Amino acid sequence: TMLYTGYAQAQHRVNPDEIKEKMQWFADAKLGIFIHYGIYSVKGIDESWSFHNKKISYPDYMNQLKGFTANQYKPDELAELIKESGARYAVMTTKHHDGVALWNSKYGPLNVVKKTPAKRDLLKPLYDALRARGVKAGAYFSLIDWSHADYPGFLKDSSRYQVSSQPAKWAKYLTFMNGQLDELAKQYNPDLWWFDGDWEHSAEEWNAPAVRQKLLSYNPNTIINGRLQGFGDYDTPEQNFPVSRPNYKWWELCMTINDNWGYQPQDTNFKTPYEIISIFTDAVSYGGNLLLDIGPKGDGSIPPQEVNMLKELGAWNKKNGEGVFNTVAGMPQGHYYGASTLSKDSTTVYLFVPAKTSAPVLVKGLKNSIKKISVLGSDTPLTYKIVGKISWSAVPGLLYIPIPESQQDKYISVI
Ligand code: FHN
Repeated sequence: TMLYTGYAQAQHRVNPDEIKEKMQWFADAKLGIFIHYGIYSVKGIDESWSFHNKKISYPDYMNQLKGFTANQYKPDELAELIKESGARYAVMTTKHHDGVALWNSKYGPLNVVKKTPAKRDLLKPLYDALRARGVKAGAYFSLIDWSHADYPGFLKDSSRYQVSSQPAKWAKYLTFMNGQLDELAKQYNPDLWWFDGDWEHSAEEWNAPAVRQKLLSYNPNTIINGRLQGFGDYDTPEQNFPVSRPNYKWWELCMTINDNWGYQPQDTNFKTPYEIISIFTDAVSYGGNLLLDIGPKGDGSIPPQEVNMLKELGAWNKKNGEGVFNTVAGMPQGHYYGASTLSKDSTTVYLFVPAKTSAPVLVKGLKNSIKKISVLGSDTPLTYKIVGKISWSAVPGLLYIPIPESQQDKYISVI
């Protein structure tokens, strides 16, 4: 292939046939919303990385605890916005690499209930609000904890040690980490676990199969992302362009709306709705999901540009969602110059056509005869022309479909 893809694919150690049933809602969901919320949004700096990379001292970073009020954090409104976007699941950072838990963990003192003026569990009300709206609740959890004294690499260069040289210390860390996972499983029963940071240790060091087993023992239907050194259920390419299909059955592209995961006031490089929808439909056309990230401000309010984006996306999905949700990957390339999907029963093909397309859309080599062609959101059937029809068969050969501008979507039409 000539297609550039910078994404290193995970080694999968789970047999896809064994998880097929529980993966169905995920395969149908197509859109999730990622939420990076933590004390880093107080100053609006890099989540965790800012102190790890010594852009700010550790004490100054942790000083943000004092400013973390969450007094504009409104889980019901947030869940409503997520629902409105058309997303069917949301993934909330329960703890980033900085080690600050968003729930009242009894493992260690570092959580927003004990250490910040917010003084409350931020997870429970959000998960309840999501579930009340039929949106699945996912837990992002950083395996890495750069605040824990037993974790190797608390600060970038100091406190690093080889796990093999200090097994007892590492075992203490794993006990702590697993204790937190037990708490999350028992208190919130996540529909999906979104691990991060597995790259710092091997599957053996993380004891990854045991972690997987443990989570499944709490809830056999829970879904685990691939960042557990391969002991997860789906692949997780990140900010990977052009969108390409990983060689694993289930996958999800995670992506920021601007250039950062958490809230950063100077970052105004927001993608446009057209860009987001084109990336979204590309992912879906290759059989994947999009996990689109928002970064609430320190007080918990959502930046207006992100609110707008989710609303635009929601309006588009409302009109065009039939071509996206519950579909399967589209036609192989060569049939059509763009993204496409198929209905599960293969009787309908959905073509995604950018706005203001004036030349007729061309579809090549369909094997089926055509019943009807129309634009989602309009009842008027489109006229079309078949070129090269073979007299003794119903195969259309080349199919040209002019799309009147009056029927076109302002971003991407679905034919
Ligand atoms: O280091 C993190 C980063 O801060 C962010 O949370 C992203 C989201 O996928 N994950 C990590 C890098 O892969």
